[in-house]
Amino acid sequence: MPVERTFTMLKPGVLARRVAGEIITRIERKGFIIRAVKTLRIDRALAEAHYAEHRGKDFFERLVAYITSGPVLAMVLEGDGAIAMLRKLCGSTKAEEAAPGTIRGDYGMHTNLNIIHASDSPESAAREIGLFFRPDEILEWEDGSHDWI
Ligand code: FUP
Repeated sequence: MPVERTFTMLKPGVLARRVAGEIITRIERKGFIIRAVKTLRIDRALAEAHYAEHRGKDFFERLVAYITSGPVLAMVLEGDGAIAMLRKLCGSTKAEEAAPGTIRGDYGMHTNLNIIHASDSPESAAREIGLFFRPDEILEWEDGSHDWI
């Protein structure tokens, strides 16, 4: 698999519930490299840009209200086939379909309050990374562990 970068965001509630460390541990344990990380409070404009594909849908306003309701933790992750791999780790969008053992399956009961976002394609990953990070915030460093993972 080619080395890819993907964007992920731990949504509001994660920092408040003090489970950010648990989620990041799962991501690191799988083998992803964290290339960039920040906490921020998303404003309405960024929320609308990030979820532009959902504008007009019945859940859109609730989604924007949720995502702007508290701080989030945004990351750029890298790894072999990282985009599909992270989606697998996160589990299904619908709460009732998210399998136990996945992040969504283990940390939430409701679709509209799911705790993690992960890019769904190379195009989305590039767009979302660009929305949240400047190029100089993404660190290049030699990963000596790559061959073990
Ligand atoms: P995902 O890529 O798995 O985050 O799923 P979507 O892009 O389809 O949805 C984005 C967010 O909208 C989800 F995280 C939760 C929310 N959503 C709802 O609240 N109701 C729906 O029917 C679909 C999505």
